[in-house]
Amino acid sequence: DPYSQDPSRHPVLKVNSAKPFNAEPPPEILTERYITPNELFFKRNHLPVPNINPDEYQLTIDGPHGTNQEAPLKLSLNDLKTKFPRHEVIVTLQCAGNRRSEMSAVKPVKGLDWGIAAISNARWAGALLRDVLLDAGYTEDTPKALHVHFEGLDKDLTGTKYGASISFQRAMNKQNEVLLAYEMNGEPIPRDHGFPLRVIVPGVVGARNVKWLGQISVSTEESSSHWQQNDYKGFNPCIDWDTVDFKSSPSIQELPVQSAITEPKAGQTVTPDSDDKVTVKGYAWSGDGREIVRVDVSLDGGKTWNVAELYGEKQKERQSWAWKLWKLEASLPTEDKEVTIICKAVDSSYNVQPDTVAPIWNLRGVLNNAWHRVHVSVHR
Ligand code: MTE
Ligand code: MO
Repeated sequence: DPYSQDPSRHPVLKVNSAKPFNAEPPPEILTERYITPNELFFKRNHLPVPNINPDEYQLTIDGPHGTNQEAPLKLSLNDLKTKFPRHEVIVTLQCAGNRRSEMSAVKPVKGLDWGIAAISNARWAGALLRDVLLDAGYTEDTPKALHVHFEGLDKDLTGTKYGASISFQRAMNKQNEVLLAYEMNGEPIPRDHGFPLRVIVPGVVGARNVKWLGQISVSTEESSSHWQQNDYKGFNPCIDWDTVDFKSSPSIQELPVQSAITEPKAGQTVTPDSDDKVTVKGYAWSGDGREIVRVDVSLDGGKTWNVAELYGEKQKERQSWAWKLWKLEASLPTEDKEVTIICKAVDSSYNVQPDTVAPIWNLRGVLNNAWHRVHVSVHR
């Protein structure tokens, strides 16, 4: 069993697949705190978790071709911690498949049946990828440097490793804060999350945040990995598995604006308090550092709207990598016994969420950011 060395996990996680391990926390736990505790952070593994000895660990960075620094640079974990300034940043990671189960409800899709909690927020620390690339001999002007490839140390039975890439420009621009992280919430990165080193690409889909990082290289082309080329792409709803041409769509990088209701839960019976009010809670986040500027909540299926209160650390303009939690105390419609609560967020570019899933349905079940609806029964 290639999974026999996998770490133990918190029993409260909802397991979507045991081998490889994929699990999400109960949504209401997610919005109890701004920072998600490591053991409750969603886990998305494609392969067995590698067992890496940190004392023997080495990161390989291929040098720029045709220069006197062409030989690969090898860095130990200690090199990464001591040769480069330590940089800290709070970043929300979201899987492209978050909320896939709502998409499957419209029409079945291929993929793990994620609820609304394939998203979590942590404080990461490590070396800036930019600093490491500069040390390896790259500059902004390195010819033919268009994409940075990351290869994981996790592999399947044929020896194929997990891999992904981001643009060279994203990696080199200081403002993007792309990190080679060795710490998660003040601890060494847990095994499930990439021990001893992973890439954190703020504002970019989970899939490019390669865990158990073994090798970095730079190329004119994107990564040739399955997960860059033939997965994690969006398509028109008319495209099915017989007609799909993965070459026709770009790889997902920045994610669109997102929000969801974590409390109350779907199907729950809600009892209003003495003021006849209920508390609605949730999260909101957008890709590429766009800040969440507003969350709208309806308690009557979208007829009338309220503005929720936002919580979270103040982040810099265009560097709002972390989510906002939100809360609303509002009155339920007085007569109704069945109520639909809806949320939708607005980001700093005034991007909004689509109102339904069907027009954004795609065969892989990715990028679901439709208004989130929760149906509850009211008990007075
Ligand atoms: N990196 C490696 N090496 N192997 C993987 O399976 N999964 C990716 C990404 N990095 C993966 C990986 C996907 S699809 C996501 S959503 C995130 O890791 C999940 O990160 P987490 O498990 O720390 O939440
Ligand atoms: Mo993912």
